[in-house]
Amino acid sequence: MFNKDFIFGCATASYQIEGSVDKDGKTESIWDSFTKIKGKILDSTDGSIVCDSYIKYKDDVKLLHELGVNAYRFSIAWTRVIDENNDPNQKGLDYYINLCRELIKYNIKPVVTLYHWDMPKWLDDLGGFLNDNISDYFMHYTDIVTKALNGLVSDYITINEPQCIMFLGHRLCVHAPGTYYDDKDMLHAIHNLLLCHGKAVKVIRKNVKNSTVGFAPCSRPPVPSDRLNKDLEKKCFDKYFELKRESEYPNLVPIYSDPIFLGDYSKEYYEEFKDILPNITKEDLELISQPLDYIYQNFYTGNYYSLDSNNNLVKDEFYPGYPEGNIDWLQVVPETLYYGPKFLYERYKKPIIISENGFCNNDVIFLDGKVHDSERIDYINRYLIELDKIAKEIPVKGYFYWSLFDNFEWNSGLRKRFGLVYINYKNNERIKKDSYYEYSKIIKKGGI
Ligand code: GBH
Repeated sequence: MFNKDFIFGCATASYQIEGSVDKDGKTESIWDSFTKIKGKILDSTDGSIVCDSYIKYKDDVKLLHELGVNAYRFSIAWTRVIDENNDPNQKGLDYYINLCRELIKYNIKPVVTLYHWDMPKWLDDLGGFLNDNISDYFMHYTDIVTKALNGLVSDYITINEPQCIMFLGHRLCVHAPGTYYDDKDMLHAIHNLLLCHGKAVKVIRKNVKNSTVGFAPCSRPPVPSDRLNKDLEKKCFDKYFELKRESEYPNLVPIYSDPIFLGDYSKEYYEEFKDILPNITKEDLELISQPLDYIYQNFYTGNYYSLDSNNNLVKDEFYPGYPEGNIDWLQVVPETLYYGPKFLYERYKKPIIISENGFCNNDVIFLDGKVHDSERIDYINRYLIELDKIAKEIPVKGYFYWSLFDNFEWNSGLRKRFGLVYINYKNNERIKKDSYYEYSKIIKKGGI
């Protein structure tokens, strides 16, 4: 059982659920244009309709209310609230104001993500994260949003999954905008992204009374295959925070979280990248490392590790047929929600909130008209059991299930379903899955 004030929520993101991509003065985002390029999206779908949340937000809130969550994490589309002259668009702001009012009516706390990947196209055309003014644009956007939502929202997350922005968007180029960054540009862009975060935190603290602020990276922690072996656990911890140039470093934890929580990049960072360091000033680091309230983190899966006969850490391969979701990267590793929070807390010493955790299932509507997603139910239970264990050792403040409903799963399109609510894309019908009722029961009980 979790504490009485534990946050049980659900998460979504603007481009993945809203639809109405050119209504009320919304400008084009990098995802609007990326999805138009042939071959980029697995099933050639896009976010132009999806859950129709721009229109049906009151129905969304009803679903949340019946589910019983006390918080809802959603993101704001920069393109709705700022126009191409960098001026505010009141109609776009009104949508989020109305959504927040509706949530508050039902006692659901709005938790706002400022950037969940849908950058205005015109800003990307100006260089995106490589533009040294990007953090001033982001600061301006944050100023407009926090003023418009003043009195309605006090909880903000600046940026969702910087790793995906950089690695998927600018290295593998399978996400928007899909422009390749070499190592030098990559570090420069990461530094600018951290400055976006830092300047936004400053604005939020200035504009919002009693604000809570965080940053929401994702990670795939190394998980000891033997829970009793402390040496193995220590080596998994070290592995989690290792920073090597030859690894998929834009995906790693310390390159973002060290400057934010520890005030500087690590020693390894300066050594590994000494020939291509961006310009890092003392003022930058001060901006980036302003105190935050929580460590938010998106956790879906992890990797098991063992020790070989020489006591060296080795990764266990997942055997063929290992339990996994209906998407290639999502193996069922429940201990992720034990060791992930534990390791983060040990290094960064702040209360933890799981900003996303969820399961992709090959959901179908059964003959009885219902969606029986027992695998998702099993996943949620297994993961929450682990979270409950670690919550007895360190401060864990909340959990957001990804996602309220099936939605646009980026380059995987509409075929990959993570929702507690099924969306029938033929007629936009919403069907509560079995897992919706299960999560609701868990919330009512206050745990597993
Ligand atoms: C999150 O990203 C997003 O925030 C959300 O928008 C999305 O819909 C949701 O999760 C479900 O995908 O190194 O093997 O893990 C997904 C997390 C992390 C998944 C990076 C793919 C790369 C492969 N992603 N991961 S792996």
